[in-house]
Amino acid sequence: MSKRLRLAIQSSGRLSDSTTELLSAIGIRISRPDRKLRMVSEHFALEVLFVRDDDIPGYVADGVADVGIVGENVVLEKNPDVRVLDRLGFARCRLSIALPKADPYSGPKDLEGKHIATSYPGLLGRYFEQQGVNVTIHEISGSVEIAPGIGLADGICDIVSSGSTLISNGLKEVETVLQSEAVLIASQELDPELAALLDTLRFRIQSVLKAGKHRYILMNVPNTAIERVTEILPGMRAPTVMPLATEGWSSVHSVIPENTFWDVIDSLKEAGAEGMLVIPIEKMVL
Ligand code: PRT
Ligand code: ZN
Repeated sequence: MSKRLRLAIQSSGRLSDSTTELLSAIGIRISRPDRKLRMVSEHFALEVLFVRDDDIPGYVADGVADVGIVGENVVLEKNPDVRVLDRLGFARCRLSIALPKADPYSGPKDLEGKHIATSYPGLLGRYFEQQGVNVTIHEISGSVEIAPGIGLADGICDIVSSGSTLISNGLKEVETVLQSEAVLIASQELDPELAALLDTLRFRIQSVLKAGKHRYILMNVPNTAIERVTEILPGMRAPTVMPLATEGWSSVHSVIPENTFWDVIDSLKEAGAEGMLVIPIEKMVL
């Protein structure tokens, strides 16, 4: 019997919706009618394990799972023997140190001798070691942000995304320890059959991620401006140029990265392009 790649994902939480969406975009549909802990994919030789996010790095390190999707913050905190393969672009957040709003702060040295509460003692300990600053770290498992208010610690180190939790607890962010997002991790060693399945999985994931970072653009361009427009377009190859029914005009198609999008659009307009249409791309297979 041919092998299946075992993938561990978060069973429910902040990672689960985006993970399910990503898998669905690569043709792996997840249905858990009775909230089963395991599921076998019909369209890919894959078995999905639904677990708590904290357990994912350990399962992958121990070979209970071959691959996993989990926050990089959790991987680095646990520091397991796994390979971090790809950043997946969702569950973006940062691990930050925060102090009561009114406390003066000019740099990490101001934290010398302070008590900091966190669920990330490993990452925070390494950070202060690098900084050469001595602090006392209190490990607590939840509601870290209330620690200063109840006199448990001078400051905290916790995950921040919008920052509103800190503000509503009278805290200010003073240092970023880590920028994090969901990552694909894998066991150090996989047999050739599983390694080949992992390559296929990664190729499909990359085609979805690349597509999300690009847009397809169509525009009408006077023939006299085609050379200039072509220079502006940072597409994968030369743009597609097709004559329009109106004499002297062409339709130009190209793919542009999302991060340069507005600059490119402005330059194209200046160069004489009209009637621009911008379309999301579902997958990009290069
Ligand atoms: O039950 P299980 O153990 O599986 O899940 P969990 O409760 O431990 O984790 P979960 O689902 O809350 O988060 C999973 C992962 O999502 C984290 O490990 C991060 O990689 C990522 N992530 C992204 C976040 C946030 N954004 C986030 N905002 N994890 C937690 N938060 C919390 C943070 O702890 C704080 O309480 O949200 C609050 C801050 O949010 P803002 O928007 O107010 O700044
Ligand atoms: Zn967790």
